[in-house]
Amino acid sequence: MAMEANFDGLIGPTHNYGGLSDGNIASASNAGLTARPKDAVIQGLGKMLTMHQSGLWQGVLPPQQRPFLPALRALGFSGSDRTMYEQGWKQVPGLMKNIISASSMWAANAATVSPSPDCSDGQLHLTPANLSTMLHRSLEHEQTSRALRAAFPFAKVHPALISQSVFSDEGAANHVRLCADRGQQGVELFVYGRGGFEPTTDGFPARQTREASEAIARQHCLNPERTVFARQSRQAINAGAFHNDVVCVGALNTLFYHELAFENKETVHADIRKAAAGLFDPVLVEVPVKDVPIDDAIQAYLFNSMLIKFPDDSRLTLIAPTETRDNERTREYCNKLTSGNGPIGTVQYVDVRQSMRNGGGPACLRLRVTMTDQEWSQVNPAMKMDEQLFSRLERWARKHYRETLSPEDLPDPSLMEESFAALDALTEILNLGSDFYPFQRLS
Ligand code: SUG
Repeated sequence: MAMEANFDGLIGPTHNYGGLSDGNIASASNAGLTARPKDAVIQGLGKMLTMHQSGLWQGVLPPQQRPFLPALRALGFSGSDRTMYEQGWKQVPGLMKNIISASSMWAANAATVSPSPDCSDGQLHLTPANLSTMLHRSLEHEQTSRALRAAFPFAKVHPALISQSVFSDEGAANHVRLCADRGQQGVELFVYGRGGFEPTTDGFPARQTREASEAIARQHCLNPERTVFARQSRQAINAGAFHNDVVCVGALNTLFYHELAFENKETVHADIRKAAAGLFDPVLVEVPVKDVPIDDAIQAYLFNSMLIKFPDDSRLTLIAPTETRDNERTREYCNKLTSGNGPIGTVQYVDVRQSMRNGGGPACLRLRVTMTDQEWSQVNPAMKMDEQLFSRLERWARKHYRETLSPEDLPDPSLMEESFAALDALTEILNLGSDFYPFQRLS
């Protein structure tokens, strides 16, 4: 038996609205708002508990050390943590906003995952994403590797690709696995926004290159005949689809996507059908512009949903953000979708508003890892969500997190100290060892 587990990024104590991501409209338009870190982490935990209680495998990935002081040291700051922090804010406030971001919560960008039935060596492969396009996110991959090794000690966790523009990689947000049955060979679809050697174009940045996707497919030992590379449309990127998962989501044999998601959709259809030949018939559900204009799709995050097969259901459930319900076009489309007899039978709405304001919907917050039950039994048990872990984490968050965090609060060094105290306590709860975070290794 094989199932898809969701590993959600636990939202960190420094969650704030930094306006750091060019091309991510929510991040830009909500810059400077007052964030509510305690609400944010509790919203995320609520989503994890619901998934666990629905009979799915659910795990949790720890937040990263923020502020990320090793970056300050590498850039010439020295002295005590407090001194560095204060000097950093005095001298380079722009840098400080990057090293304090809680962006590792968006676990869909943590890594690209290829389940063992797709890999010729029969192993589960993960490549942490280098996230090299955005400074704040480029600081994540080392600690992400550590977290993935702690969660999946049996898996092949590769180093991130070379951190440079030719190999820009944003992980599972640009990757979809289609299959008939989770335990059997599937088709892996990699979506890229540009060729790494192409001259740069105007407009919002394309964060994934074809060369990065190809390198991952190679090192994951994927069968080239069962692998598809598709180009994201420039129109979608310029409308704010900074990752493919803003305009596309897939599960089992179903791909649900916006009409404008791909540069050449006929080629994408043909390539998917060819790669799936003899395995399954792909079901391609295209949402037309006339029903949902691309701007509505992106504002309401219709596609940044989780497409889930609950154990007792025959059809799929779309777990969408409440913003999809609040937008008339997407709400009407969802009503139409579920009243038909297509593959998606239900839409459920989940409140992850704190994360959404930074462009992170329900799908961004989780990394999907398909495993056999034998592999699941080898996952770090302390990182598996259940009622007990939920209560411990909720208590921990209520104790350590601030109610509110505004841009003026960020330079306060006690925020750093509170954050480190929270993370120190967390390493015990998730059984990560007392040297998991850089600040723990120094002292
Ligand atoms: O990389 N936002 C994230 C959102 C990531 C969403 N993930 C997926 N689509 N899978 C990003 O743009 C904004 C942070 C800020 O502005 O404070 C940010 O990093």
